[in-house]
Amino acid sequence: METVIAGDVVDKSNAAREQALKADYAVLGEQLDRRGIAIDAILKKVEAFGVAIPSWGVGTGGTRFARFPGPGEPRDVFDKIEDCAVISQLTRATPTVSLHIPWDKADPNRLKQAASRFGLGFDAMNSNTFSDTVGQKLSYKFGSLSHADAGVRRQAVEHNLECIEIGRTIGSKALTVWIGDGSNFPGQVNFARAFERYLEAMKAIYAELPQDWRLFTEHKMYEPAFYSTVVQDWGTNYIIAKELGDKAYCLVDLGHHAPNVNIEMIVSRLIQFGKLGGFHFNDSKYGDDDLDAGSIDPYRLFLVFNELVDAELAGAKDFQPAHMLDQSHNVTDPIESLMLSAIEVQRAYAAALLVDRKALEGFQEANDALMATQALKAAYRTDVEPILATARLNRGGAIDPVSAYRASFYRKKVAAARPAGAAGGGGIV
Ligand SMILES: [Mn+2]
Repeated sequence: METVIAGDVVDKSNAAREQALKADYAVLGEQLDRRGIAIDAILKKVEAFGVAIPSWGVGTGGTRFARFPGPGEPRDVFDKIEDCAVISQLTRATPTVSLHIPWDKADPNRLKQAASRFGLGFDAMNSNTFSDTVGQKLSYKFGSLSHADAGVRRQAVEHNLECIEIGRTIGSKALTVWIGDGSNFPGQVNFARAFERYLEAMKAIYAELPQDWRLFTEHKMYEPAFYSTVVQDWGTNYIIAKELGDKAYCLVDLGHHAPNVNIEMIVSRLIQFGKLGGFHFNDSKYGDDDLDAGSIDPYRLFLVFNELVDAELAGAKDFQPAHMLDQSHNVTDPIESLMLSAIEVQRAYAAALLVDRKALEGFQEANDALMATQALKAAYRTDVEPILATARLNRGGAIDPVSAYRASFYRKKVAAARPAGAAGGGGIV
């Protein structure tokens, strides 16, 4: 298996940190032992945990006002795969890449080859019927799968089928569908008719889904449609998954809800009724900000994982959520942001594993609100960094991925080969 960053750069970075890490791990091990937790068991689970990198995340993002390109941006999907390989090599937490068609369209066999060179696999395929591409016959300006014109709907269905076809060749096992369909003005669209047309189109896609695939639908409250969206919220999403069948699940993008919505409760509901497909992790302050996971509200991320771990330990039915990042990096090096974001997701998982669930249940039964919430806080407050760093080290990664990455001068090197990207308007949603 090839690596992008030279082994000696990682080794040198680790050598300077390994002794301190060993000491920190031992101290944490003692602390956890007093709480009846075996640190090695947590370490094993963390080592097995993975989150997918979105191919579109390694390019610099932007807002609807402007995009400020960074140096050495990927020119094509093969550069993107190489950047993803860096993230995977240093964090050992991101074994897969999630592709976006048509942005990443290329010979599927070449794609497979490029990824397996670095030991990477492919997670869910993402279709795009929220923007028009060069050479496209009909426009998605007024919608796609719910469009009033049957021809546009058919074109959108066919695009999704093409995504499945590419995914089959490269070894993906899921299709994620997010549409921008909706309306900007009251009265512009008949809610029921639009949803009916959407369901009919989705049924045509679902009918062609391979037996061992899953279909994820992603809800979003607003944007680019600002008055209503066809797949607005988790309730609508749940109806879709129920209408389509057993292989259809709901995907929760953390940024796609109204401010203050209790996302962890939505997660619990979807788990309870066997319809949680997976996540697009990111963070937000106001809307779909696509900020780095855990950068604004790490406690919320922990509370989401508290539900996930609860389900994992309870052996919930149909429970195998896909973990994916979905972020836009406007002011940071995307590789650095994605490395730290993957680690933040891993951190929330590790901390959630520390919750004393038996004690928590006791407090819940006794209506002891104060102690119940303290049971969560005790886990959240535990610094699990020694576990995460040891997991990386054991699997050949870097104890401190950002330091190792900076010491490799990867960005400077690729900037010499990759010409500067275009500035201007238009970001990534
Ligand atoms: Mn998303």
